[in-house]
Amino acid sequence: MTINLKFVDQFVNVTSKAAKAAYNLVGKKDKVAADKAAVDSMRSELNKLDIKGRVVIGEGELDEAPMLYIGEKLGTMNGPEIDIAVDPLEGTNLAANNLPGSLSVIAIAEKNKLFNAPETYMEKISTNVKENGVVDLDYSVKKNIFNLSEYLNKKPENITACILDRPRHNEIINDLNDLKVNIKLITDGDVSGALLVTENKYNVDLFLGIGGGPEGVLAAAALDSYDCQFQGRFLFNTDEEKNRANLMGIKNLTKKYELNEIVSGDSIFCATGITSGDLVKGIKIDKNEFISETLITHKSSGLKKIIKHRVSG
Ligand code: VTB
Repeated sequence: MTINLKFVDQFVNVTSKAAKAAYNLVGKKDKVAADKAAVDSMRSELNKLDIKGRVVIGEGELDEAPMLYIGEKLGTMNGPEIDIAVDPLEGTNLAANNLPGSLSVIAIAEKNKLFNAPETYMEKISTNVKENGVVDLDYSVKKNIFNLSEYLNKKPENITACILDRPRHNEIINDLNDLKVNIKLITDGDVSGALLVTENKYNVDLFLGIGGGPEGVLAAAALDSYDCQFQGRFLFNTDEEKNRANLMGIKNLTKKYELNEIVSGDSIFCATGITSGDLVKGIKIDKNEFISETLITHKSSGLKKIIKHRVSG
């Protein structure tokens, strides 16, 4: 089964409207309000679509409603059964502080083809390399950089690696620095970070480090359309996280997941800019209309592009 191309426009509309809703709260220093605006818009727009949708990556669990919670059913229930991953406001700090790179993101896949990921951290790596064994989560930073350097025929000092700016990454950052790699530090928004390897224009060869697990699954959906590599390993630190993982059916808590174990079959990914960033531009106002920019991918049709959309209402 594939997901009909007609749904692409419908999901672009969903993330564009959510981005517009959050945009009204950009720079207002209230990340909860901005997130809620995006969530409410996304829920109401998804419920208008002729789909039998189920949230597999959401913003919490049932008791944390009104967030879009894992297990929530969405759509008119007249249409294909699909799994939905949402991050209505990726980069809440970025939007609240009017900093670059906040996005509204959704990924959908055929039923049971999208990993049901818990809200924990994930160790991640992505590259635009088709072959296995060039970069790997289990390799040292040095081995990954040397392998990539050979594969790309670029000296390490001409390789750029993107990583979240966090104290937990000090060792990785020091290793990259010792190898003279160009480091692109991002303060938030690692869905975008992971996707900067997809095209030469972004000038990023490798994304690595620990970020949110749900963000990892979302990025994997887009990376699948670009035939890029992604590996992720959930990090379960507390007993509560471990129990939740068990309840979600995750048996091996230290497993390294390959991209096709996270997402398989057909998928659609949409990321609309709220504030302008590396991936897409933010919402613009033109003659009382809102113009959004969205990165879309649709695996089965090979569609991968950035489109502009006029958001009404
Ligand atoms: C990342 C990033 C998010 O959380 O996943 C990050 O993509 C990881 O968590 O935008 P910490 O902030 O705790 O390091 C965000 O920054 C916020 O959800």
